[in-house]
This record gives sequence, structure tokens and C-alpha cells, in this order.
Amino acid sequence: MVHVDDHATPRVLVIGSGIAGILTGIELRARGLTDFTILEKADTLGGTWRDNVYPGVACDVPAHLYSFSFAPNVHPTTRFASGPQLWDYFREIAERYRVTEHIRYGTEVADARWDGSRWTVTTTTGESLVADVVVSAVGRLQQPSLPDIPGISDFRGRVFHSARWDPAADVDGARLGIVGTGSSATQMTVATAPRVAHLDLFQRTAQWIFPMDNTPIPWWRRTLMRLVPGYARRYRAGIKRWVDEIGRAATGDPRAADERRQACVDALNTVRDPDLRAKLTPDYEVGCKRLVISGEFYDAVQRDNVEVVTAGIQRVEADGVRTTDGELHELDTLVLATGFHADAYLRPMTVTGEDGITLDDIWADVPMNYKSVALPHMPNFFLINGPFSPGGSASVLSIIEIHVGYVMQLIDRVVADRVALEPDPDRSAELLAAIREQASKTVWGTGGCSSWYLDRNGVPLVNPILLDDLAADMAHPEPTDFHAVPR
Ligand code: N01
Repeated sequence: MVHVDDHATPRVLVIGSGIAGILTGIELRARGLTDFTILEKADTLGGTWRDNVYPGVACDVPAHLYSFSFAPNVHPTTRFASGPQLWDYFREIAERYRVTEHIRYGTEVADARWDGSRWTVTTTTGESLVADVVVSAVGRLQQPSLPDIPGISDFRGRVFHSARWDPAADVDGARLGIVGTGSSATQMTVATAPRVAHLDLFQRTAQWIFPMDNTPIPWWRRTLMRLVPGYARRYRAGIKRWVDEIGRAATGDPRAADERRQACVDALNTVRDPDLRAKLTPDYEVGCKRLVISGEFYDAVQRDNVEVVTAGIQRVEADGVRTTDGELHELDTLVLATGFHADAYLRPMTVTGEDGITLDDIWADVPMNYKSVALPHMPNFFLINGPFSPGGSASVLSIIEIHVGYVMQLIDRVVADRVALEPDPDRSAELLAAIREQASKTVWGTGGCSSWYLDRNGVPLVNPILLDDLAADMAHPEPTDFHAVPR
């Protein structure tokens, strides 16, 4: 039995003030549901674009697509926006739509507990807050994965994760080491290579690089976007069709996959030195790992002051990194661009739903959920961009818009019918089994690599669905998939 506290409008707690939290706030306000608070553990908003401030940080989804559909970003002067430009955009949007006034900073959620009619959310300082609805907007890539390399604490220089850039680190003229070759490391390599005395890029696995230049947006186009009604939206729609084509390759279209593969091979073949080219050649299929997108990476690693180190890291010593071939790579700064615990979504938070069932119980085998937005046994606890959201190079902005639109319709029903909603466990399991089955047949599951897409059983935690199909599937909630109890 599920009952909602008899409160005129629901009190909503949103966890996280990144892109998903901001959009949730905008949509709640648009519905006149102003009794909500966004709980943010940091002291400012912005999620990914607040946390990632390494040199060269940018979004490799074209800037005009990486903006809310109702508020096209007309300012970028190049195809890809930098991290600081994106942070400015999202902060401006949060101000413009009066979301900022709902954010409580320095408030980290430790626990959420359903008592049969409402949620009690407890912070890490022990404070309790009560809500009828909880929306988790915590993000999938926010817990840094730190490698277990012996001797790291012996290093005399600065060492930190890419998402925790040390503002005191000065790379100009320094000897820099970067561990990893994912999107973060690649962007950092391109930006720092011309500035450092020497760069050692410690590569455990070569990456496929999809070439895309950061071309300027001409002045006339930027003027049209500002002045001509509808132009920015049409331009954005054109970019979306083009990015969808790349997504088609990930979801199994053989023609699109061949074109994508050829583009990556052609880019790799621009590396002149055959030994370096061999080092940079992956031994798995294109698209198995999340594609790195860069038109400049291969130029950067061909510079005289850059070395791609493929010998394994044995340990870190006071002066640098010792590799398994015995060589000591002397360094001033070591950046661990080693990715994130994507499988730790919501954790270390504890969540207890109806009948004492915990998140650990329902996620013991696989992060069970309903369409990445709701959890069985957790009434009125909704997720944005939860596990099994689409992967590949899909714009997370588009995914978030679809999810928030869906969750808002659930909240509309919570308000209109005075109910609490939870997805049917069997239906959730049935839908998730189909997604996992499809995903395991895609290049993410069969491509012969390890990646942050995979769970501990090697099954992709992503949904191989095109965004237009996701939008159609999630246009309206299926009422019979949810249990609702009137209050
Ligand atoms: O992390 P990653 P990331 N010893 O997990 C290596 C998004 N993003 O931060 O491949 C040595 O991709 C690891 O090696 P291996 C985007 O979705 C977007 O770069 O496991 N190496 C790998 O090379 C992206 O996919 C943008 O063998 C170790 C690297 O570290 C996601 O974030 C920009 C190691 C980790 O790569 C994550 O990207 C940046 C060890 N012990 C990021 N442990 C946009 O532009 C790990 N590695 C939108």
C-alpha cells in the first residue's frame, strides 16, 4: 500500500544542480510547483561543467545541440563549446528561469527513506528533510575512478584526478604526465602539449579517434541566430540529424558503422611514424568504447615534446612514474584522467523504499529500473539519466529533456490524482531484460574492449536506442505500468 501525505502541492526534493537538476527546476516552476528544493553538495551549480576545469575541457557534442531546445545557445564562436562557456550558459539559464533561488548548497544527501507516505531525506550532517517526491539528478559520471597505483603518495609533485584539477598546478614549461587516453585525457593532451616542456601520455589501451575539427561559426551565421526567429532552432535541428547519424552506427546500422570506422582509420593513417601509428592502433572495434572525438589529437602526439608511453605503469616514485620496462619518467605533475565509476549511480547514498526494501536489494544483480527514470518499490522516487540511458555520442541534453518531460508527466499525475507512483517490478524487469539483450549484441558488448559502459558482468549499462525512438517511446507514461494508490 502506498499513501501520499495530505499536502496540497507535493514537496519535491531534487538531488543535484547539474544540467538535469536545473531542467527539473525549470519544469517544476513552469507547472507552478514551487515547493521544491535542489540539494547540492558543492558550493555552486553546474555538475560536470563545474567539476571539470582541466586545460582544454570542452564538450564534443556540437555546441548548438548541447543546449536546451527551448533556449538555443547562440553565443558559441566555434563548433564545440569550451567547459567555461558551457558553465556560463547553464548558470545563466538557472538564473533566467529562477532555479537558482531553490538551490541549497553544501547539502549532501546520505540517505532517503520511504515511511509509507513520504520520503525523509537525511543529509551527511544529520539534518532531515521531508518530501512527497524525490528526483535524483545526480549524473552518471561524477565519481572519479582513482587507479590503485603503488607509491602515489610518495610523489613529490602534484597528483590529482582530471575532474579535480588542482588550480595551483602550472603546466607551462612543466613535465606533465597524463594517465589514460579517454576523452578527458585527449582534450587535455591537445591543450597542454604546446605549453609543457614534456608530456608523457600513459596509454593502457589505444583509442579510436573520430576526427571532427573545432571549426569557427562564421559571423553571419551567429548574427542570423540572434536576429532571425527560428534560425537557431533550424540550425540546431540540422546538427541533430548529423549527430544522430553517428548514433545510428552505435545502434547497429552497418552502413553508418562502416563510414564511422573508415573515418577513424583515415584519421589514424595521418600519423606518419609507423611505430607511433602501431602504438595508437586499437585492437578492438570502432565504437566499442565511447568514441573520442578530436581533430587535433594525432597532431598533438606527433610533437617532439610528447611521448606516448605504452609500457605499463609499475609504480609512482618521488620523482615520477616508473614503467615496467624499468624507465623512470620524471614529472612535475601527474594527472589521473582515469574516468569515473559510472556504475556507482546514486551511491554512496542509501535508499530504502516500501517494506524496507533497499536500493542495494534491488540493485544486487543489476541496476534494475523502469526506463531509466523510476525504481520498483521506491514510490515517487524518480531518476533523470539513470542507468541504461542511451550511450554512444548521443547528446546527454536530449536524453535529459526526454527524461524530465516524462518524470513531469508522472508528477502531474501525482498532483492530479493525489497518488504515489511506482513502476511494476515485473514490467520493469521485462523491459530491462529486453534492453540488456539488445545491448549485449551491439558493439559495446561484442567489440572486444573494456569500457565504462559495462557492468561487472561485461553487459552494457546503456540502452541502444536512437534518441528519436526514445522520445517516441517516452512521450507519455503508460498508466498500466505504474501502481498508484489514491490518498
Ligand atoms: O574516462 P574514460 P574519461 N592505469 O573512462 C585509463 C565523457 N566525457 O574521463 O581504456 C592506466 O573514457 C583507461 O584505460 P583503459 C565521455 O562520455 C565527455 O576520459 O581502461 N590507465 C582510459 O584510457 C567519456 O567517455 C567529454 O585501458 C588507466 C582512461 O583511463 C567519459 O566522460 C569530455 C587506469 C579512462 O577513460 C569518460 O571519459 C570528457 C589505470 N589503472 C569526458 N585506469 C565531452 O567532450 C583507467 N585508465 C562530452
